[in-house]
Amino acid sequence: MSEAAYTAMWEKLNLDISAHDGLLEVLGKFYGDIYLSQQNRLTGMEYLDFVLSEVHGLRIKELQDAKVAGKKVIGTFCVFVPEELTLAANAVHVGLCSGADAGTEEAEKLVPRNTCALIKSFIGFKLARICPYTESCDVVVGETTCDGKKKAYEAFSKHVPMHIMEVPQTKTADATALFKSEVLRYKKMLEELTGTEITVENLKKSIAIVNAKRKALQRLARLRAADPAPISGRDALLINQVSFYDDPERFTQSINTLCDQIEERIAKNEGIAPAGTKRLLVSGCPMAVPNWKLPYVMESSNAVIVGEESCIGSRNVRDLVDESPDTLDGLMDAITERYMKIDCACFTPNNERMDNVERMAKELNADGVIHYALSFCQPYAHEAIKLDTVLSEKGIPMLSIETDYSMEDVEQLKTRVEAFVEMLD
Ligand code: BJ8
Repeated sequence: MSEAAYTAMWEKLNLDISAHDGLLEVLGKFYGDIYLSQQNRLTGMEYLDFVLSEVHGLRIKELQDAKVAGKKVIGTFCVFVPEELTLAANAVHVGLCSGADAGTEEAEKLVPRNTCALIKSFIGFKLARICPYTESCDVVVGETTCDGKKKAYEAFSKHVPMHIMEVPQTKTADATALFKSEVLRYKKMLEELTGTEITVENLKKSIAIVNAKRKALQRLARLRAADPAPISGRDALLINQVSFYDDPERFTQSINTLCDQIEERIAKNEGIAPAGTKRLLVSGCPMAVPNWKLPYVMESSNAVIVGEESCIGSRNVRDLVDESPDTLDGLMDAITERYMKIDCACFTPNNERMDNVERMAKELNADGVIHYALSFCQPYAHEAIKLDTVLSEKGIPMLSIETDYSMEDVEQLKTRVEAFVEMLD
């Protein structure tokens, strides 16, 4: 499509064109500096470069075409919203990014200043009218996870049509029953919105599609145990980020092709960094597009990232939905069971997350863990303290970092990360 046609599409979506142009310019420069400057990248990453270069172009055009064909677009901010149900209702499921400072001043009129950058970002993107994904959504699904999000949705729902799912805070049998009732309520909302009944047949098909996507991402995650590391952490993060808004079947195919290339690279003992480069696991809050600051700092500090224990990473792909039930109720139980395994810090207690971090560090041969919490994020800040204790008992070094989306602390972060990597020697 021509530049003029894209501009017309964005105008139709009521974007603020000059603010949006400014965003795309910054994003393009940031991507060039952080991604395109890397040496020894896999050729399969060209697909991701293309997807990102067209993030507000072709993919948005696809969403508009889908809407013209009668499909609905559902936006989400959390991995608790079952994509399987969205797809079964013949709707499009997109994760809304919230990874950059935008419209902060406006956002701070709706939520307190001491709110995490992720929340301010999704509100700011909406108020500044610069996100074509938010503007394409028929419904945005929120969830009662952290206090910051659930209160922010009260204000946000005045600006976008929302459906809020209640996510319990514990994992008791009663909590699981509550979540199942919320999964059923989400199904009902989708059926009413789309006019499509969710059946055993279409649900089984969509479960298989989402499982295949997660299996491709699991395959990628496993391959990163190799030394030399075959792919940079930045590229692996980008793949996980793109998994939230690309067409799921096209995405799965591209990632499996990329994994074939990675296997060839491993067989030749080649990598993105020399063998023996210090290997880091990053763990904590999700890093939404274009939040690449910390990964960039880490990989410019003589280290390579080998895994992301995060919702834009292992927490979203670790578990699959059981495909075997043949009744709708059985499938709804399977979905409930799978989503209740998510080890988000909003749960109490949440000891399984500690075990998962330790297991990942071992399986991926990580030399150390960097815990990442967004400033003002209470759940992950608390768990950073707990994780530090658990990992130090196991002899796994950990560095705890709290930051936001501004670039002001890059040098300071670099000094801390470099000192941590040196200490690993
Ligand atoms: S399942 S991690 S995506 S809630 S950083 S907004 S927790 S104050 S994002 Fe999350 Fe779902 Fe959990 Fe995952 Fe609140 Fe913390 Fe901000 Fe956060």
